[in-house]
Amino acid sequence: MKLYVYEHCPFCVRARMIFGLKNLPFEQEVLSNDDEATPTSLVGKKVVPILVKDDGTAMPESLDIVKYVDENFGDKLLTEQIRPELEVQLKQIGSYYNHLLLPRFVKLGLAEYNTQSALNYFIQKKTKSIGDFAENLANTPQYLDKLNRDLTLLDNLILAQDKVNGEQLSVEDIILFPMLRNLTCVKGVIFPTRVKNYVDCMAKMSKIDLFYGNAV
Ligand SMILES: N[C@@H](CCC(=O)N[C@@H](CS)C(=O)NCC(=O)O)C(=O)O
Repeated sequence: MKLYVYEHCPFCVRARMIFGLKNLPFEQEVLSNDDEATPTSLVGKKVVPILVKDDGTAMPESLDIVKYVDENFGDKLLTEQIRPELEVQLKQIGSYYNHLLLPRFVKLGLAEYNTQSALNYFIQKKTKSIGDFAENLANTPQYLDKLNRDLTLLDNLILAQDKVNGEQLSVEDIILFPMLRNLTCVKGVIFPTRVKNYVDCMAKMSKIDLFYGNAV
């Protein structure tokens, strides 16, 4: 199977996680951010992740990919329940975290920005949604204050470092970990103990790199 991704894409991390957690081999290709032709030819629109199955058919939508891989290869790992209180917390962090993340992604040397044109494509597109990148970077303290407060609330919802609900790996892990993984590129984030242990453990279990070393 082949998975098309961008390295910064949290939805792609969801799909990558299920392969890592189940120890399944897969081929990964990082598309250039301005490559519209490849995804459009596969699924009719410019989007990643895309899974090309062994029968040659292509599937978009991260959670569909996760479900497909989980249900068709080896023992099923994930339960579907998501605690409403976790959902609320993730929605809250998700409402502003792109202001911290997007201007930093372009400073990490990621493969999807391998040409000037790919880099420009991303900056132009995302400036429309969050505003000027430099201004967002300058506003870091304001977002960081909020984030550090919200992470302390999230800490109470992390019940085990190897399965956030404390009972079994679940879709909660598939949604939560990619968000936290991306936040490791932000210098000055204070990860409370349980959050930190969770991120580190889940990164190992799912074989996904963190950004601590390059944090901006
Ligand atoms: N609902 C989709 C969302 C995927 C998505 O939004 N992917 C973004 C990258 S993070 C994308 O491909 N956007 C188009 C673009 O970057 O031009 C999923 O869960 O897979």
